[in-house]
Amino acid sequence: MGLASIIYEVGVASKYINHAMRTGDLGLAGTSNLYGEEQLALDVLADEIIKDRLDHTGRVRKIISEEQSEIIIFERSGRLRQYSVCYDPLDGSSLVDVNLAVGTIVSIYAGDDPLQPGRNQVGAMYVVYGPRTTLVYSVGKGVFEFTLNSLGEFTLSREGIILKEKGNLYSPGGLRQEYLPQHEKFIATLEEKGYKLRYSGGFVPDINQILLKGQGIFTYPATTGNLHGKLRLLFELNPMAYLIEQAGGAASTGLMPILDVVPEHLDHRCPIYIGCREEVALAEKFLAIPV
Ligand code: P6P
Repeated sequence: MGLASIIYEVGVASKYINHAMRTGDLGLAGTSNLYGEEQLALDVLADEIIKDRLDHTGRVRKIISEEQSEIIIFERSGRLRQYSVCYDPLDGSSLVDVNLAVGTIVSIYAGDDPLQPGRNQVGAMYVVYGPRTTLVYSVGKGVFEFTLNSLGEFTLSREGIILKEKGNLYSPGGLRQEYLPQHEKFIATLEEKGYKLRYSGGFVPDINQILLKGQGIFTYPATTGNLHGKLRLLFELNPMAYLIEQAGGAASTGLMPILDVVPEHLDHRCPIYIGCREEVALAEKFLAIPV
């Protein structure tokens, strides 16, 4: 019941965020997040809405938000507060003012330690704010999509979502001139095979495309500019890796499964190769080649 109430309340939060995005202030909030990135008013608002709804469940003890600089413990105690949640309230928010899709990403753990390997998640979900507002979740029994209807209800639109063994789409994040040699060879191989490039700059819609089309690979690699990659383990990589593995795909740092990485701090970042098993395995083969 606890997991259901968390997923339900994130769905409620997403309706407020969806409305604010389409009608509200797209300007700067005048504050910065943990990483020194300027926060949009929408970032701060989305974070507040989700925090309040998670507290309202009465089932969450601790939260870590990408927009907060430390772990938040809900003071109102209670033996039912048996979950910890890591979330990115509005990933890709800078895309809103050019009217591109963005998303909310949520990772759920049992107990009061949110700094666990992703393999320990008991659930994960995301919401895509695009032409339609859709909610995708798994609690370990397959992947389901719900779509927000005109009455403000989320109705089941897909169930048992499964990825093919291989596909023909690739989402190549990072700057090409900063690619390391092994990654460059991997990307060149996909292009020689005729893979089609699909990249919006929004992690959530880019992953959602691969999941719902059932094929392809998203990568944001280690680069000469950042050997750890750009995307964050707690808020972005672990929940998406959980969902993609639940759909029969794979998610790797290029050297090991994302879900087996032990988080070292809130800002832990990793390179990522996520999508169909065959492409992820191919990437790992290239990354294993000594430079
Ligand atoms: P780049 C958005 O800022 C984000 O965190 C992810 O949503 C997205 O996948 C990535 O960064 C895009 O990064 O370097 O291509 O702009």
